Amino acid sequence: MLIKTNANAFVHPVPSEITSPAACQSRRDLIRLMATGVAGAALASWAAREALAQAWMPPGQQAALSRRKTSVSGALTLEKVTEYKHASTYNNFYEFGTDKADPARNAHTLKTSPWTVEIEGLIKKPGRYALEDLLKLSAQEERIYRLRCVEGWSMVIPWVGYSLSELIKKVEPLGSAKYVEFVTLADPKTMPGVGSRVLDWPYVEGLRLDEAMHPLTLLAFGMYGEVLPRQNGAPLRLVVPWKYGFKSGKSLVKIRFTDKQPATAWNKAAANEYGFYSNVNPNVDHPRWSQATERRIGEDGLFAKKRKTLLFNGYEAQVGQLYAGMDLKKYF
Ligand SMILES: Nc1nc2c(c(=O)[nH]1)N[C@H]1C(S)=C(S)[C@@H](COP(=O)(O)O)O[C@H]1N2
Ligand SMILES: [Mo]
Repeated sequence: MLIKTNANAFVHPVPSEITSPAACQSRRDLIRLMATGVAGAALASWAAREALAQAWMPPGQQAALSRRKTSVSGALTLEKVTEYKHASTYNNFYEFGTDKADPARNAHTLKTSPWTVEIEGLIKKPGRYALEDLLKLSAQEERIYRLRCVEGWSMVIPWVGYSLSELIKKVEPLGSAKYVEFVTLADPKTMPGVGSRVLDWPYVEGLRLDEAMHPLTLLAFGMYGEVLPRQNGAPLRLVVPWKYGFKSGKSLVKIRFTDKQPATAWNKAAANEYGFYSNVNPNVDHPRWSQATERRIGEDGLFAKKRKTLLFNGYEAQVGQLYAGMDLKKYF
């Protein structure tokens, strides 16, 4: 069944619709175990974990995001989902500090409601859109994507949202629109990092229009069946699974359609290290390190092995065509 999201659901969650992050993982584990025929043995511990998860969920966090399996090819994976506790405590969000633990510590000051997004530039329907209207614009689905950081770590996260293309179609880009610029919040009052000069604020990201229109590019409002935690970019962010994490701008306030390639925050900070395209390319080293392998967050135990990084973060079949004929060493 396809459930349309009701924006009011954020204010009045219906308990029956709530699925805790741990329960999501448990259900997935269970489905996998059933396939291998050992579900009976595992059921007791699964049920216990489910009960624990229910008790653990803080009521304020419980969001009735509608969820269904994705209809987008490439958005499901059998890889083990990263534990919620890692995905929500090991973050890059420089507006709240440069340490991985800083965003979870500091982002509580971010005020996510009311929230509007200015959509402007080379489109027929510019305007200021309320978050509630963006939530309602299309049915949300759960998509499990890898997010890989240029620093060499990756996570597997069940995001909740819809293809950015749904929104783009609604605002009707003009023929002259070639790129999309994404501007994120820069509020010195609530974001301590904005006082530092580590990046040129506001944090800006950019995509070519065809990249932005690709069905894998997600406008995300939630993860693990909940609204996004602040440290993960509440109330809405981008997820571009075949690119490095930094292309996934958090806490978006403006989407601008242009005919020129946008100047992005990381590119401005270090043009030789961070290109506009930022496709995950194991064959092109970062100037300061190899990009051939990655470390999966949550697997840092004694025997954790590094994983080979896949071209386009493993989404080559879906997105390779976007770059046909391009020299990926030059356009990195
Ligand atoms: N506004 C903003 N968005 C941002 C960043 C940032 O510093 N500010 N960091 C980026 C980087 S480098 C990564 S790897 C991802 C991390 O997302 P996660 O913390 O949800 O894993 O967010 C991206 N989006
Ligand atoms: Mo990153």
